[in-house]
Amino acid sequence: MMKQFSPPSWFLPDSAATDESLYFNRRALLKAAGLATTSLALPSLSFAQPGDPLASKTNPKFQQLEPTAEKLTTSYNNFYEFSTQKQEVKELCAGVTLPPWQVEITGLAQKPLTLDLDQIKALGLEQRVYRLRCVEAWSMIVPWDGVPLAKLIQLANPTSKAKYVAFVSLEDKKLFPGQRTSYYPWPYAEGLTLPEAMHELSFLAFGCYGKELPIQNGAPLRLVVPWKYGFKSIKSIVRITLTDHQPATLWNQIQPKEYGFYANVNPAIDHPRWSQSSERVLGSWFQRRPTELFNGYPEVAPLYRGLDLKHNF
Ligand SMILES: Nc1nc2c(c(=O)[nH]1)N[C@H]1C(S)=C(S)[C@@H](COP(=O)(O)O)O[C@H]1N2
Ligand SMILES: [Mo]
Repeated sequence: MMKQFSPPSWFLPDSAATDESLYFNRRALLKAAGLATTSLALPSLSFAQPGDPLASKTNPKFQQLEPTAEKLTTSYNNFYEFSTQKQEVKELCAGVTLPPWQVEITGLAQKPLTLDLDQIKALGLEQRVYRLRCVEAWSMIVPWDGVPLAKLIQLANPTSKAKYVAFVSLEDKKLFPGQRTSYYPWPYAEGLTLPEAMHELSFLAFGCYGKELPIQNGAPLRLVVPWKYGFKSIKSIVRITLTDHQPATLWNQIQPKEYGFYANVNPAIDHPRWSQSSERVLGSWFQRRPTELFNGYPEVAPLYRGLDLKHNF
């Protein structure tokens, strides 16, 4: 079996300690590292592998849609760290091992935090079926397993100066072939206003279809903002920063006229190079559906009261 998320060679998990020779090696390792030999406690790192079962509670509020076939949503991926070719991303991810992972929540917070994946998961995993609409005018429906983003942000306790939330993906040229080209301003970065981030719909996914995320879908954790174009739903997040100014985002930096900061799905505002009035439904090559304002999530409209959506696209 392919081992992904496998621990670095210096780390011996507890299960290995049943073997006596390993047990002593481990103590020797700890001693060599200058760590207390009386305590065998090691930092808790999550070694869940992509595809491992992920227990989450069905959230009945978000179960109305029929998911797209898993085979499709896990093999047609925009993940420029690997490739700009959607059909080859999965293959490029196949042999990849991600490093041990933590997420830093920093910036304008009373309680900045660095958390292990398990600590975030412990906030309560639920499954929600959401629409995902790419700015390229195709769409799909995915059952995500994760935690509401608001729960994590609340833990950090934003100060009254915090107005925006910035997200950054892992930067690692060894891991991500796409980052060896300097065409894009790596690492991938995205942002939301604080009220958007605190909205009930904003979600941090650790899995999809009841299993740990495949790497191509943004393992080990990614943002899901279903009323915005897919590029806002940043993958493989390592840092979340509370800030007082609108953060720079990757697509907005490259093409500000084509990719706005808000990027709310809107059939009335065309992309400069193509119409956004309808979308291709993934899984049915000929089926198109009319694009819905906010991707069919009208409950977010109050977030934009008094805002000119044409200007703030
Ligand atoms: N780090 C990172 N996140 C990313 C992207 C990317 O290239 N890199 N692509 C975005 C785009 S354009 C889309 S449509 C979605 C696709 O998510 P999916 O592969 O799970 O369908 O991820 C978004 N998140
Ligand atoms: Mo996209």
